[in-house]
Amino acid sequence: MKLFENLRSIFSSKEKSFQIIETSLNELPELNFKDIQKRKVDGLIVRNFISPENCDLLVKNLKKKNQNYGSPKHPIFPSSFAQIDRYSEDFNAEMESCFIKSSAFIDTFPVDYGSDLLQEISTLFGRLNPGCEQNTPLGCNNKGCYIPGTFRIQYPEKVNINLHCGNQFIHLFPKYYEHLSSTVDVMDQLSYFIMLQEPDEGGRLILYDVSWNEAQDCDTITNSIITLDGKTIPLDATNAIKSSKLEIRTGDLLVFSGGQIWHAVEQVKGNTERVTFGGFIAFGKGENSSEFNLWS
Ligand SMILES: O=C(O)CCC(=O)C(=O)O
Repeated sequence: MKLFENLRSIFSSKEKSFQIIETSLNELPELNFKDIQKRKVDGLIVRNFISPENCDLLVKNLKKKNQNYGSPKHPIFPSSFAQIDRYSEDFNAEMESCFIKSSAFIDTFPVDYGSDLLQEISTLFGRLNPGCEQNTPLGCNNKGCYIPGTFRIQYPEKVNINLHCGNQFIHLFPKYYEHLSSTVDVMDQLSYFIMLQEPDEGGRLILYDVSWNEAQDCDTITNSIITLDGKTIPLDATNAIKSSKLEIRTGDLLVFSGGQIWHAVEQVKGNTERVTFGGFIAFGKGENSSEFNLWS
C-alpha cells in the first residue's frame, strides 16, 4: 500500500521512532485524519505544500499588518483564545468580540496577506478526507466563528513553545472549550502547522514518547512530565523518555496527533524568528461523525 511505501520512521539511539508519513501534493497517501487520530500513524508531512515565495509574501505581509510583530509578548496573530483572561468579568463579551474578529480575518485574508493559504489548506484537507464536510465552528450565540489557524512567532531565545499536549487545553481553558465542545468532539484533537519561516537554528518540534493516557500534567518550569501514577519525570535530565525531533522546512505542512502526544518546540537560535501558521482539528460529535472542524 502506498501509505507504507512512504512511511518513514525517525530514530537514533535516544530517539523514539514515531510513524510519520512524508509525502508531497503530487502523491498524497490514502490516509485521513481518523487514521492519525486513531494512531494508525502519528502524523503526516506534506513537503513543499506552499512555495518559498508564498511563504516570504505571507511573512512580509504579517509584519506589515501587525505592529506588534517585533514584540516577544505577542507571538500569536490574530490573538488566540488562550490570551483571553479566563478570570475576566467580561470573558463572554471578549469571546464574542474574538469570534467577530475571526470571521473578518477569514474574509479579508486573501487581500490582507496576498495569499489564498486558507483555501489551499482547505483543499488539501478535503483531498485527504474525501466525502467529509469541513467547518470552522460558529461563535457564541452563532455570531462570528472560530479561526481556522493563527500565525505563531518564536523569537530567538525569547519565546518558547513549552511542553504541552492538546488534550490538556480542555482543562486549561475550560470556558473556551465548554463552548467548543457543544458542537465538536475535542478529545484527541490533531494539530497542524505550516512552516512559513525556518529559524537559522533550533525550533524543531519535539515529540515525546508519552501519551495523554499515561500523563495528564506537566511542569513547564522544570520541563517535567507528571505521570498518572504521580511520578515527576524531568525530560532534559533523563533517558527514561525517548523523543523525536522533526525537521519541518519552509513550505512544509505537518498534521500530527498533538492531542495525545506530549510535545514542545526547541528554543530558536540565530537571527531569524520561526514563523508558523497552524491550528487544531477535531471531528463533530457522535461516533460516526465525518465532519471535521478547524480552530486555533
Ligand atoms: O505552530 C507550531 O509550531 C506549534 C505547534 C504546536 O505545538 C501545536 O499545534 O500544539
